[in-house]
Amino acid sequence: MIKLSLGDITNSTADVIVNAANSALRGGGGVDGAIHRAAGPIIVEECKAWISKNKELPTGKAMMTSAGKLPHKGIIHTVGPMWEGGVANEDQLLAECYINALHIAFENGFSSIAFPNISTGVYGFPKRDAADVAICTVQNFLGSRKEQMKVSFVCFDDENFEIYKSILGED
Ligand code: AR6
Repeated sequence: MIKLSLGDITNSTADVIVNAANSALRGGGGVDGAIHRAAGPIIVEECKAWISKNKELPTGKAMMTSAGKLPHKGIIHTVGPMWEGGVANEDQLLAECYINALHIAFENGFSSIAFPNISTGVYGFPKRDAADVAICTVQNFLGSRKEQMKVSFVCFDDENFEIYKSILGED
């Protein structure tokens, strides 16, 4: 089941929220900054520990930390592709972000997950194309599983919200 909302993902009531992080898991602006501010310094420590073992989180991959001070059951960090004009496999890498995050959510027995519009801020992915990839990937993934999962797309800007609304056919 897919849901759409407009707002700050840290206020989502999903079991787990997804962060649009960078490969160094160093925190940053945008949704990454908002999640780190709300979750607190525990997340920074968890990310540092993970990086010291694994070096980096490659584009398209995902890992999970606790949710720190947030009420969620975890935060899944994934790294979206930087837009390079469409010649660097960006669509596939973006799809992998959604698939890998969904895998982690299913593996952990969560029943709901909230996604931001990965890569559509600082990383410059065209919003309409990113929404097509996100929705198509999630629909295909959910269609291939027996178990249910409630997936929320949480848009922060009106432009993304309108795009998602038009693709999902909501008024
Ligand atoms: N809740 C939900 N969505 C948000 C929020 C929020 N609180 N704040 C912003 N967005 P961006 P990226 C939306 O730039 O393009 C970071 O510095 C925003 O409107 O956060 O994947 C990382 O550390 C946009 O639609 O992520 C990386 O270095 C979407 O989140 C880099 O930015 C994604 O914008 C990742 O860039």
